[in-house]
Amino acid sequence: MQRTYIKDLKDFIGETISISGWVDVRRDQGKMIFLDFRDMTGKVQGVILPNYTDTIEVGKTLRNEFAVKINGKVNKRPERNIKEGVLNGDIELEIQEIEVLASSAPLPFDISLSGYNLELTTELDNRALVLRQPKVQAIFKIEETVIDSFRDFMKQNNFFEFQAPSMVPATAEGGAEVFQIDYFGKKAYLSQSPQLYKQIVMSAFERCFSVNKVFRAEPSSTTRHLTEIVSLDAEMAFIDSWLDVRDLAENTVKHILKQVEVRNAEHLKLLEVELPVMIEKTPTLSLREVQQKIFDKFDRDVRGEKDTNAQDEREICEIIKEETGSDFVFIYGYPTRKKPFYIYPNPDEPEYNEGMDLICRGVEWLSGGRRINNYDQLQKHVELWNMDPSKVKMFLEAFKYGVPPEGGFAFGAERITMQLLGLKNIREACMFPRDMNRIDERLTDEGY
Ligand code: AMO
Repeated sequence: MQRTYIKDLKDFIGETISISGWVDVRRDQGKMIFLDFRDMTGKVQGVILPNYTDTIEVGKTLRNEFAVKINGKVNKRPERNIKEGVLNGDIELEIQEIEVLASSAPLPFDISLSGYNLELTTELDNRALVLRQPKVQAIFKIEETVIDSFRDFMKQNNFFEFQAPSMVPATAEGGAEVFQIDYFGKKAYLSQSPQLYKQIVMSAFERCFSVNKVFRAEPSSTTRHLTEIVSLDAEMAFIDSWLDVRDLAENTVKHILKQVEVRNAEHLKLLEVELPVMIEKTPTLSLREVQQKIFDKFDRDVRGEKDTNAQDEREICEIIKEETGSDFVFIYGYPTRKKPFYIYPNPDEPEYNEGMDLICRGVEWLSGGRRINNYDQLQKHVELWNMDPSKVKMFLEAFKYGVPPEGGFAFGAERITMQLLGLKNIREACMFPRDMNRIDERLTDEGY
């Protein structure tokens, strides 16, 4: 008999069908056995009635996570047993035959607690098993929408998708957070960002984007940093100012929020999540304005600091939420020398740049801004930032030949998913998180 997916069973009331899936729960009740089954489309309850004597014997051998094929009749449930608002809450499968496709070892713990109620270390130590849980799957289905909708939006706006290299001769973002590799006896690195490549591709294709793995040798264990992330990058030429980049970032995030709301309504309900609010025009403040606001509201003086820290980000979000209702705020105008070499210094005030970050609910979501597009200025920055020009020759070369004003941005899929869902730890938004304490197996005894 052809397989029917569990979500479609309601269309087969009174008919005999076949489903394939896993035993989610078994409950013995007198002479009957109740079994919940799960496939990739949902769950359904089945019952083996005492007159199916052979089937009852098979039923007695079943445990959670046995993979089975079931033949049975779809019945309407008696009125008093209907579960409103639940998929298949009004039907029940009268089980006739059970074929065991694969048995399961006894489970090490109750996996139905996964997705919030287990220690994160337990979840990650048992990833393969925990991934079977609908709540955990809901997180990754939402992340899939984040990535898909980023891609859709870029394509709708004529951005060209390219694949950036993962092994690179020079570090784009500077700093010590880079994995060095032995490349046939020469030094190379795992890419921290497709930054230099997206700018090269932009110089030829005008608008480009990439969905790439990038690597950050983060030497500390925080709740919002991983060492391997999915970076969603965009870059575009012929901008009038950095505000065009801000608007593109804002519209991209709006599109993602809308798509998650529409495509993942069921998952959001399961996870009991309310999406952050993005108002018509996201408030946009310079770093100095942010610091002044924090001083005025909390009497905490961070004026003159070169960047925001976690507390500043929490506090400015609180202020902006109160003032405007927005969960998002753009911050721009960082000290030029504190940021990567490629960011465009404000011509009226060159010690501050036209780089920006988007902060939401106290955490950075995205970075970007206008870039230096003048060859001589770029070369000067490469020197000032103590970089080896021979290692970025291909990048510099692109700017010799007429590159218009341009800019772009990037964000991490895991960071966005974590923030969209209000997860406490970014590791919950990454199927196989890598950090200094774990690469599938634990490297240290530290928890999270
Ligand atoms: P930046 O280094 O700020 O900018 O990174 C961009 C975005 O990537 C995410 N992110 C991370 N997520 C999890 N763990 C990490 N260790 C981590 N590091 C970064 C965040 C962050 O906002 N080339 C520039 C972007 C640009 O200017 O276009 C860059 O990489 O969401």
